[in-house]
Amino acid sequence: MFSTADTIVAIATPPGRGGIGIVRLSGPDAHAIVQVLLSRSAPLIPRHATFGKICPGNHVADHAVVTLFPSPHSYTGEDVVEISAHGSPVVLREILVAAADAGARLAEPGEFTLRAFLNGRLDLPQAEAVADLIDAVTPLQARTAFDQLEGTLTHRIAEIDKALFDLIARLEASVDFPDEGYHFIDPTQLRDALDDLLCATSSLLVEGRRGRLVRDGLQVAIVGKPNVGKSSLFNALAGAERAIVTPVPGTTRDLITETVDIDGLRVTLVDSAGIRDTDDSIESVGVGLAEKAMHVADVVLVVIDGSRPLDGVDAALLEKTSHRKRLVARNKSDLGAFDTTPELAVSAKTGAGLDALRDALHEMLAGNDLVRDRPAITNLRHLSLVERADGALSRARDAIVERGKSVAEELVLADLQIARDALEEISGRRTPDDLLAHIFSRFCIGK
Ligand SMILES: Nc1nc2c(ncn2[C@@H]2O[C@H](COP(=O)(O)OP(=O)(O)OP(=O)(O)O)[C@@H](O)[C@H]2O)c(=O)[nH]1
Ligand SMILES: [Mg+2]
Repeated sequence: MFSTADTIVAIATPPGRGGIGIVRLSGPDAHAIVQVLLSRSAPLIPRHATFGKICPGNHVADHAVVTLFPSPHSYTGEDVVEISAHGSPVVLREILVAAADAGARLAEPGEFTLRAFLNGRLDLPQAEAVADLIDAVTPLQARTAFDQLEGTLTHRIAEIDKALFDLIARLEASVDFPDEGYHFIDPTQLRDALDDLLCATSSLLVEGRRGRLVRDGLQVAIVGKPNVGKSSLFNALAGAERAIVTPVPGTTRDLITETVDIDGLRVTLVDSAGIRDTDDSIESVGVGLAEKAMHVADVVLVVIDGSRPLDGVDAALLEKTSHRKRLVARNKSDLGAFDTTPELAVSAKTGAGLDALRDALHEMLAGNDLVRDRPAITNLRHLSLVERADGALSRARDAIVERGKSVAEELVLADLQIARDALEEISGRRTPDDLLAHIFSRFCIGK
């Protein structure tokens, strides 16, 4: 499914203009192809920055600094050459085409990292961490992804796998000497060993729930009557003038989203149309969208105009959201409070109360789980496989507790093997090709 025999090329820097742009090649012909581009016969010195002129055809396209990382000490484990040119999309494209003309194939998304994985430079969680690191929105997400890249999860899984391997070996030996029955490990030892393993898997599961929060973040829908200041509050929390604000009720019609960092948590804020009965057909579509956004959000932030008395529309909205995870912000506190309830009095205009609102959001999203300790596991794929392993280990343990020596070793072995397969699917030692294709397709091209 994945050819690794050829040489791939891609622009590794993001699309657009910049000071520097990098074209990267990997594969057996990378070195030779770059020599053609440079019209150079002398070999490049490994890991030395070499200045040269890129000459596709018979003209000079750009000056560039070229670095060769010979196999196996490179990102992919193959010969890699990085060409740093000026960050012009036109020049970079020209270099890309010239490399393709000289024999390279345009890389698929994630193909460099895929090769790093296939060549054993990274295991699967580490490769997935590369994508998470690139996608990180908050510093906490970035640090958590970096830990995974450094091998924190790899290490924890390997420890469980090693203990499991040892148990399986002893049980298999017992099966080979059937007269003895549990000859190489007695049921009490086996139960203790399973308890230790379950302790390790369940602590991963607990961390995983927090990890999901760190990695994927949560949605907060900002809802309320027209003109209470939802868009103003959205802009204030986003730190940017994203949504249009006017004194005219019914300004916002669409859903507007922005991802923000709330004390380390990745939060997607959704601004929406003011909720009211309206004859305006566009606005009523907006109101429908607002109600949908409210439905799917993890937390609903109901905004009311704290400088005026509550009316029926406010009351209906408060009633409707009362069973949800919800915060009520009393906006326009700078105008003087009509309602004297002090909680979450805010002013989108002056910024008063916004820190308290952020704290309240964080508390409501993360609960008492402090997100300060970085969780080792964040990815749903890993989490569901640990769940599978944990389930199989519990089954084996329960059978032994209930029936002691009368449980056939084969039965216990089957569950231990299920647990082990799940762990190997995390590390990538036993991962089907279509799943690999899926995992790597979420990478950007050039990574
Ligand atoms: N004094 C004061 N005015 C505010 C505050 N927040 C918003 N406003 C004003 O209230 C008006 C409505 O603000 P928006 O943010 O557009 O309100 P909205 O809830 O998004 O309104 P719709 O999109 O129409 O539903 C604008 O004139 C804002 O300048 C505040 O904290 N204090
Ligand atoms: Mg608005």
